[in-house]
Amino acid sequence: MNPPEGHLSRQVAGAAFSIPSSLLQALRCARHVTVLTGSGISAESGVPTFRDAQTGLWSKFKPEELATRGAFQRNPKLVWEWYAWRRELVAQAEPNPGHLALVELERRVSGFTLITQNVDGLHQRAGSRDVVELHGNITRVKCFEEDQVVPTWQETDETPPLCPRCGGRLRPDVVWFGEMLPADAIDRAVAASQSCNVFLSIGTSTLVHPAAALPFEALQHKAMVVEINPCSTPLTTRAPYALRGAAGQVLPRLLQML
Ligand code: BV8
Repeated sequence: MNPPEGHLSRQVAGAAFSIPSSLLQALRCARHVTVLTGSGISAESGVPTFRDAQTGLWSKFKPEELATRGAFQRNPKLVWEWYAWRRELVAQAEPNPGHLALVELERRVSGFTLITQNVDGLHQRAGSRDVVELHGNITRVKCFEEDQVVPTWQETDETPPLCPRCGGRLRPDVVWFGEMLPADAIDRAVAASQSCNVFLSIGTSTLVHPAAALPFEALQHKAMVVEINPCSTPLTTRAPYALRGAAGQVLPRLLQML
């Protein structure tokens, strides 16, 4: 069976984009569209992707090594400061045309679920309303001992700051490697992957589980799966459409043609 038009991935270096008409038709008729985003959609907002070489002070650390309970227990000050640096980066970032296009897509389709692996909160700042955050949110903080969110905290010379309730150390409210994802978030994500007509996988290397399994779940449930990424990933050869481009270019074009 010839792959549907659009399967041939397009190496796009800023070239004009042709979006397959069959994909546009599927989106127009879709009862439910599910979107999974990864850090690639925030790249054009100036937020380094999760696996981009760490810069400056953090260049000698791999994110997977810092984003763990063990790293925090061994060196809470280092891990807290890494997240404080990322919080600052995110605070200075603005949603980009890719985030904004997804807000518009949500308005245009009858059923829509936005699932993100990102912890930067840029989808919400762009105007997306009901975001399923699989990996938490870097702007929230919780008590390491109680595992309960602390709404506000005082930056003192004690790093990390201490829980106002129990005096335990505070940590970012994100899911570290080796930690379970929030049950409600992953349950919603799996259900939305199984029940959608079109699944867009945007800006993710499709390496981190269980999020990486979601597009394959959609494939198994006969959804039309579309990858939007300048590079190939383990999903590329399985997805009927692999649109080779930056999310901030492809998504606005998609909406323009929809
Ligand atoms: C768990 C929060 C139970 C912290 C993050 C099954 C198989 C193998 C391994 C496992 C498995 N099940 C569990 C594991 C272990 C582990 C895992 O997946 N390891 C991998 C790395 C091998 N998973 C876990 O531990 C999860 N917990 O399952 O608990 C358990 C535990 C242990 C063992 C079994 C079961 C918890 C995972 C969550 C980790 N926390 N973030 C923080 O941010 O500090 S994950 C982190 O990675 C970010 O959230 C990030 O979003 C996410 C995924 O990365 P990507 O978003 O894909 O980013 P990346 O840089 O990789 O890629 C960017 C992509 O964008 C690239 O493809 C690039 O080409 C593209 N791009 C660039 N620019 C653009 C673009 N695309 C579009 N437009 C552009 N402009």
